[in-house]
Amino acid sequence: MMRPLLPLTAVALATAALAAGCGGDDGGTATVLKDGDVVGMQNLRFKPEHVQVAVGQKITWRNDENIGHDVKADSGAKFASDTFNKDGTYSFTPTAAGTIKYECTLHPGMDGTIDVVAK
Ligand SMILES: [Cu+2]
Repeated sequence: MMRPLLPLTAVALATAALAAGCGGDDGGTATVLKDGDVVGMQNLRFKPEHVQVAVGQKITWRNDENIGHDVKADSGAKFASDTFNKDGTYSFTPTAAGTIKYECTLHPGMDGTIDVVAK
C-alpha cells in the first residue's frame, strides 16, 4: 500500500519547488518600486529581492545593517558599487527593458532581480 504513495510525493515536492520560483525566497513576485522606494540590505539579503521598475526609473539600495555590502550586476546591465556601510546608498538607473540579475559580491546567496519594463 505504501509503494504508490512515493511517486505522488515526488510530484508534490517538484510542484512546490516550481511554485517557489525566482530563487525561492520571495515567491517569485516582483515588488513594483515607486519613486522614493529603496531596496534595503538587511540580514545578508536584499529587501525586497525581486523588484520591478520602469526604464529610466532610478533604483537606490541602502545598507540597513552594520556589515559592509556592495551591488554588482551579473547579467542584463553593467554596474558595480564599492563596498558601503550602514546608511550608505548606491543608485543605478536602467536604460533598457529586460531582466537584471545582481548580487552582493561579499555574501554568497545575497542576490537580487530587477524586472525593467517599458514605460
Ligand atoms: Cu553583502
